[in-house]
Amino acid sequence: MHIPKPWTLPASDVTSETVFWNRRRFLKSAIAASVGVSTLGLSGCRSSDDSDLDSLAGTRSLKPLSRNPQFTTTELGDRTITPRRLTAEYNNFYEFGGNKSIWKAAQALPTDSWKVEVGGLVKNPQTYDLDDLKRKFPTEERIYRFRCVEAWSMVVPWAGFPMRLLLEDVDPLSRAKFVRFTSYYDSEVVPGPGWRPNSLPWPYTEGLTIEEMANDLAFFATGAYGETLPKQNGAPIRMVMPWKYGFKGAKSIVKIEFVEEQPATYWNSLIPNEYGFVANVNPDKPHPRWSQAQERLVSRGPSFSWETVPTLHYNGYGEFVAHLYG
Ligand SMILES: Nc1nc2c(c(=O)[nH]1)N[C@H]1C(S)=C(S)[C@@H](COP(=O)(O)O)O[C@H]1N2
Ligand SMILES: [Mo]
Repeated sequence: MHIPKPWTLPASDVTSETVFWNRRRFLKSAIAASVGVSTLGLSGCRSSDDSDLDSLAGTRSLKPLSRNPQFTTTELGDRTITPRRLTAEYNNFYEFGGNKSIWKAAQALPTDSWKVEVGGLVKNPQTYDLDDLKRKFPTEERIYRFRCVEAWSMVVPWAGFPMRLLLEDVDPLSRAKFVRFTSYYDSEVVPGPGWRPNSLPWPYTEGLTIEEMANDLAFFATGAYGETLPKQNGAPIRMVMPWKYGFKGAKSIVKIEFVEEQPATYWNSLIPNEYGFVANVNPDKPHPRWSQAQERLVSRGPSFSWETVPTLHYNGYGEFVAHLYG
């Protein structure tokens, strides 16, 4: 049974996407879960209309890919999956530039023979290559809302694995309380955003508590839309924590360290009064320069006409994470 995914639809057909997803939501609720999983649970489609996009150059199919039924479109409420092209061509990746149009520059990221070094306060330090990761941690698809601190948002079908599996594999010592994640950096390769060239806290780093990393939602993405990640989205492996602002999700991870103290992080070091360490999505806590009560859904057309929707506490994932924060 072939069910087209929204990103297989023609680039101009926004209405069909909405109709399709409304229909799919109806199907999901009408069909017993087990049937829903077996008939709708496979993804990994590559559409004919976007397969020749330059912004998707070098991506490979992850088919067959099983969708985690816990994270499907039924919880998306007012949104639909963001067209694939927009996820691939509207980015934040300051290593490659200070605006949203960095996907071409990001093609300079060298992803061959990638390794992720995991160490610090663990019993079992590891250096994984991509084959190790794939073999040890089965790839699944999850559809998550994604909320940038700049008040725009998307919905992305990621592929990857829960962070908890990696955490269990390296077996942290009880002294380990935080985890520090480091992105790829080579000053010869990344031009940076063009401002404050000599005072940026490279490499990009981020951090979580151990409890946050062990949470069901915390995810390492190695793909999106059924294929490996495009470089501009943080290939070959990036963090996704859907209840936090997007900047917490470091891209192109090369190192993971288990530590005792809360680690310094990129945006928090640069502008501490605007970007905290916890950075959970919270409509009631405005950014010093703008409200966080609402967000604009990244969509086709000029940005001023993007649909505005209310922002949800924890980006709508409170049932999974609220207990972490008392
Ligand atoms: N290494 C690195 N990771 C990063 C960033 C960055 O500039 N460098 N930007 C962050 C921000 S602010 C956001 S919103 C997301 C954007 O991810 P996307 O371009 O795949 O949508 O990546 C996050 N991860
Ligand atoms: Mo962001």
